[in-house]
Amino acid sequence: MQSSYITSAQQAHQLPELGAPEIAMVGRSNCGKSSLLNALTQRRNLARASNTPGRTQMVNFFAIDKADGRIILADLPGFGFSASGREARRHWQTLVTAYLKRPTLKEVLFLIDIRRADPPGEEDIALLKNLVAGHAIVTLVLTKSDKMSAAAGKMQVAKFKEHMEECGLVVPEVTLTSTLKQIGIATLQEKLGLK
Ligand SMILES: Nc1nc2c(ncn2[C@@H]2O[C@H](COP(=O)(O)OP(=O)(O)OP(=O)(O)O)[C@@H](O)[C@H]2O)c(=O)[nH]1
Ligand SMILES: [Mg+2]
Repeated sequence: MQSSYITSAQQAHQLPELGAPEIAMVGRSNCGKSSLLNALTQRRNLARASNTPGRTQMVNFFAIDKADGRIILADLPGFGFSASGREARRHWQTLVTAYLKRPTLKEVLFLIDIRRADPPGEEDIALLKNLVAGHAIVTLVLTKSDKMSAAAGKMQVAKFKEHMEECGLVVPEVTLTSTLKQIGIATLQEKLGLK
C-alpha cells in the first residue's frame, strides 16, 4: 500500500474531481481524525495532527494506491471548535455540506472521542441524522479508547448505543480505536479495504 498527499480545498468551489472512491473522516475538532488517518495509512505525519483544536481547516485529500486501485481518504475540518466565531462556523458548514454531496463519497468514518460518547454532542447527533437522511454509509468510531479501561470502554459503547437509539439512530456496529495503542486499526483497514 502506497499513500500520498494529493491536494487541499479551502473553499467549496475548490473541491477537486479525483475520479476514485472516497472515504471521509468526519467528527468534532480534536476527536482524532488526522491521527486516525495517519494510523490507517501507517504514516506518522501524512495528515497533521495537533493538540491545538481546529488544526485542520481545509478538506485535505490523500490517496491510497493498492494493486487493485486507488482509494481517497479525505480529512475534514472538525466542528465544535469553541474558539471559532460565527464566520468560521458558516465557512465549515458551507464546505462540509458541499463535500458531503460528492458522488464519489462512498463511506463516512464518523469519529467521536470515547469520553464524549455518553452523551454524544448535539452537533454529532444532528450531523449523523443528516448523513443517515442522505443515505450515507456511516461507520461509527469511538477514538482514544486508551483513555479508559477495557471494561469502562465496553460500558461506554453500550451507553452510546442507548443514546443513539433514543435519537432514532440505529447503530449496528461501533469500532473502538486507539492510535496510541494501535487498537482497532487493523479492523478498520480490513473493513475499508485499505489493506
Ligand atoms: N491518547 C490518545 N490521544 C489521541 C489519539 N488520537 C489522537 N489523539 C490526540 O488528540 C489530539 C487531536 O488529534 P488530531 O488527530 O489532530 O484531531 P483532529 O480530529 O484531526 O482535530 P482537528 O483537525 O482540529 O479537527 C492530538 O493531541 C492527538 O495526539 C488516541 O488514540 N489516543
Ligand atoms: Mg485534523
